[in-house]
Amino acid sequence: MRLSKGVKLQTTDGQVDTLVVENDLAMARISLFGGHVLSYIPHSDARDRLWMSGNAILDGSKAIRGGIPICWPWFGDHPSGNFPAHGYVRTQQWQVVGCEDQSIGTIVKLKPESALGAGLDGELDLLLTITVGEVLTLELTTTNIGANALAFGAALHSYFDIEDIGLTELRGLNGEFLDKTESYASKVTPEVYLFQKETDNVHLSPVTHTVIHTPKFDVDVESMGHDSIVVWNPWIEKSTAMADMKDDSYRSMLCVEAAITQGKTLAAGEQHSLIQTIQ
Ligand code: TA6
Repeated sequence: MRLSKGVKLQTTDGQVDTLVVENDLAMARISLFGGHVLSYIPHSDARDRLWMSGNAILDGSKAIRGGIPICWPWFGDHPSGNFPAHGYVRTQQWQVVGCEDQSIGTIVKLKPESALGAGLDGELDLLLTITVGEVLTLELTTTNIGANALAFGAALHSYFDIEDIGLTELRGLNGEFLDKTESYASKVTPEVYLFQKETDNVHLSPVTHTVIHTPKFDVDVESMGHDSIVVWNPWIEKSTAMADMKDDSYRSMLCVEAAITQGKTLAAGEQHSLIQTIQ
């Protein structure tokens, strides 16, 4: 595994191997299990932008709760219902295919052991490019290497760290969303987007810039290549039901996800990138 000066491999018995990325601008930790960014801390304010569950399972037996899970090549439940939710690459080992220290930050390129898997009826290739600098950028690039057109789904399922969901407002979204907690009922995005209950909203929005506003700080989230922005907070009942979440930990997290929930069809040889930038 060829690493650059700003990237070190950290191995801990019984835990997934991680890359520790550190440069003049920021620090990040990336699990090679799942190609999963766990932490991103700009040196400018030393605040981790990402939330990790205190009960996250880090032995490689289950998708990691927190950070930025890579959902691919489908989002949510597989249409047949016979395959794992959010696809199969977030529970695969990934390999480093490139590392480079540049003035804008450290660029790490990762690929899953196999982009082909049960539930995918075709041949896709996948590359994740992570840039750790003054901002964190993830670019998830899908290429149709098969002979036929193929539809896929995906999400950069980012968990953001906030002080209190009750004091948090999400800004920038507008238009229609589908409320998964009410059988995907179509609703209109509220003027003031607050959180008082379980929230699982699929915004069919081309909006690119969203802001997670809290009393102490704002988190700017830019999304590109998406057909949806998914906003999720499990609230107390779902948190209590999830072994890898502490009962009250829903209060300190909010997911704002750049996603392809409606299916993106790639012609043979065509490529598409889903991008999220976090500031
Ligand atoms: O993105 C929101 C969502 O689809 C929710 O419905 C919930 O299932 C969440 O993802 C987490 O899914 P996971 O499989 O990681 O527990």
